[in-house]
Amino acid sequence: MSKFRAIVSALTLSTVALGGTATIATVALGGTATIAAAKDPEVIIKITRVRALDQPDAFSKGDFYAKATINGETIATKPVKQETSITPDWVISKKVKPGTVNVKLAVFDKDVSVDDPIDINRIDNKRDIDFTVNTKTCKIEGFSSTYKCGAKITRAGKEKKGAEITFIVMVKK
Ligand SMILES: [Ca+2]
Ligand SMILES: [Ca+2]
Repeated sequence: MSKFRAIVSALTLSTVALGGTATIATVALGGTATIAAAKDPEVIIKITRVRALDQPDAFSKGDFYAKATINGETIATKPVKQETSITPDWVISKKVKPGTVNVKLAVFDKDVSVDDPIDINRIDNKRDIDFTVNTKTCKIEGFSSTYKCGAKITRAGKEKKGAEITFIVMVKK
C-alpha cells in the first residue's frame, strides 16, 4: 500500500514538473521575441549647426526647425530662435529594420501661416536633401561622396532663404 502511494505521488510530481517546464518554455519564447525587436538598429541624426545664408524672415528673426523622414515616418524638432548661426544639437532618431534606410532632411522657418522651406540643397528647385543609411556598413550615400557614421556632413543651399546645415548620422545597434 505504501509502495502504491509512493508511485502515485511520483506521477503527480512528474505532471507538475511537466506543467512547470511547459510554462517556462512559453515564457522563454515570448522573451526571445521581445529581445529581437529591441535589438533593431536605431538611426540617429544629430543636427549640430544651422547657419542662415540670408534673411529667412522679412518681419522677424528666423525660427528654424528641422524635419526628418526616416523610412516614411516624419519627425520634427522644436523651433529655435534664430541668430545668424545656431548650434541646436537637435536629435531625430527612429528604430528600423536592418538594411538600407531612406532619409529626407529638411529645415523650415516657422511662420504664422505656412512654414517656409529653407534651401539646404545646392541643386536648383530642390530645398531638402535625400540620402540613405546602411545600418550594417554604416555608409551614408546620396551625396557626391560617401560618408561614414559619425562624420560631419555639411550642405548648403544657394537659393533665397538658404542655410548651411551640419549634421552627423549614427547607427546604434
Ligand atoms: Ca519665422
Ligand atoms: Ca536648392
